[in-house]
Amino acid sequence: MLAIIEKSKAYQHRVAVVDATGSYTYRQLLEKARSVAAAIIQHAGPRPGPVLFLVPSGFSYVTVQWGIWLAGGIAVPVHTAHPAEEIAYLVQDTGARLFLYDDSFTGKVEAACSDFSIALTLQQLDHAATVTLPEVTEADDAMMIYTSGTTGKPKGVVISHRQLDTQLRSLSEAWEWCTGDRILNVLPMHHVHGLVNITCCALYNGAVLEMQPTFDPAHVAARMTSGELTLFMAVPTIYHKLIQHFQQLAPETQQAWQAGMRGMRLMVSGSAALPVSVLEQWRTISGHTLLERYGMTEIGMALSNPLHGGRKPGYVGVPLPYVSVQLVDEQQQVIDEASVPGELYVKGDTVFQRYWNRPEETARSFSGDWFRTGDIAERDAEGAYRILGRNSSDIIKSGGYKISALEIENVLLEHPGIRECAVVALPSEEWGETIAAAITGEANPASLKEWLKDRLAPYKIPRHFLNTETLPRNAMGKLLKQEIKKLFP
Ligand code: MCA
Ligand code: AMP
Repeated sequence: MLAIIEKSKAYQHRVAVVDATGSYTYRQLLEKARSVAAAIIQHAGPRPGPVLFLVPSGFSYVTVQWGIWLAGGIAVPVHTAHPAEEIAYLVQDTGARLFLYDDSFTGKVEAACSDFSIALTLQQLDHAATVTLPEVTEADDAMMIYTSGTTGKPKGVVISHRQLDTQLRSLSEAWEWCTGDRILNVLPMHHVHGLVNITCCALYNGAVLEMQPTFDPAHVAARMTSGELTLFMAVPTIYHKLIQHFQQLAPETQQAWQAGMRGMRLMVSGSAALPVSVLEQWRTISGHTLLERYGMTEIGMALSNPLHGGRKPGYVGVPLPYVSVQLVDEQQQVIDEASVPGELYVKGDTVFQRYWNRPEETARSFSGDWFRTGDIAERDAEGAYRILGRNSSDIIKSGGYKISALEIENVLLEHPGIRECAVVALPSEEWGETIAAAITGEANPASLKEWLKDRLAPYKIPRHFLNTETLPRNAMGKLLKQEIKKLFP
């Protein structure tokens, strides 16, 4: 029983998706998804396990995702900007027997798949005969999202249909999603924010989902000015960029945008800390106090400021429905007092199942049935949480993307002109953090950036490089990352 697909039957004639190719009803979505499912089953049989899909944000993306679910498979979205090398890693790590892709990505997919028999373009999926669909239960795996961790290569976070459904119910109740809603998605479709909070929530509730493959401030401004949107959700960097865009518009254009925003009912920020200055500037411009919430790929959303009532700048709010949280000190003791920092633990039916093929890492990331987020937080006397940082400096958040310093270091060390390297995060008003790499060796930064383009997604490529004689290390030989940060001007 796939709740999101079952529910859509009640909205058959309503518009589900609007993209650059047109506008599609829930009925069209369901019919197309069934035909994708039939094609998947013809090629790979029912319950094909992980199915990679590389499709730009739009109607086709959703039909493929739902088609994989109806065929009993695990949907694994691949980012459109990933170079072939990162895609090859996903092919190998998932062990997928099927890779569905839009034919605009043929070159990349051919370079990534040694066994090309598993790869099919969307056009090759057309005209499948009718087949019997398998019985999919809520205990079945629904999707796998790759996320960076402290151990180098990204790992697949497996979420069951029950967990996805609970995440959707939680957000639907908290933010009162309804059929009258209309949202614009400009976020990438291989992460929870764009995929679950926006896309799945909209379709779970019979709302209209506008899908835009990339973020363009002028497009967002135009859609908000239209007065048709009721909701918008984005990372802090996007609000920062929208503020910059607003400031360079003519007064009458600004006023029209502001008038359009007045009719919207909610604007949400998340995926990284929202600077209070951005919240305040956006409030002056839009009249909306951004609702900041906190989440993670492994747990979906956990904490949220209230839909109704006061939103505290700098705070991420209180536990969402179906979610329990606690703070734990270094001795693993639960912290009951207010204003005492500790690691945030989360449990509930929203929390992921396991890391794909990584039982030890899965076991290490839990304490009993509590997931250890690695985020340090404190709670105020009224029960609202504030995120203070992370317990590892090897995780970087840039533009809302979570990036592993170790993953970048491992790639850099493959370069013949690099002897040693250290990747660190530098604070940035616009990006939250930007990635910086200190290297020893002869490699030159300009050519390094080019060299990295074939190996890492664009958002993982360091923005700052520094050639140095030696890297500071402690007596054990461990890199002193706080010292290394200071080397950058
Ligand atoms: C791009 N540029 C950067 C960065 N990214 N510079 C510094 N740091 C960066 N991180 C530069 C490019 O090199 C380029 O420079 C210029 O900015 C424009 O690049 P482009 O890729 O076009 O940027 P953009 O389209 O404006 O992208 C900004 C963005 C994007 C839209 C904010 O980063 C984005 O989509 N972020 C969202 C990620 C997300 O969805 N995270 C959710 C994870 P030049 O012009 O010089 O070439 S899920 C999650 O975290 C949990 C579950 C949660 O709580 O939500
Ligand atoms: P990801 O693994 O990409 O899902 O990123 C999850 C991480 O993003 C969390 O562990 C936090 O470190 C960070 N994060 C998400 N939302 C917020 C927020 N509102 N404030 C601060 N950090 C956040």
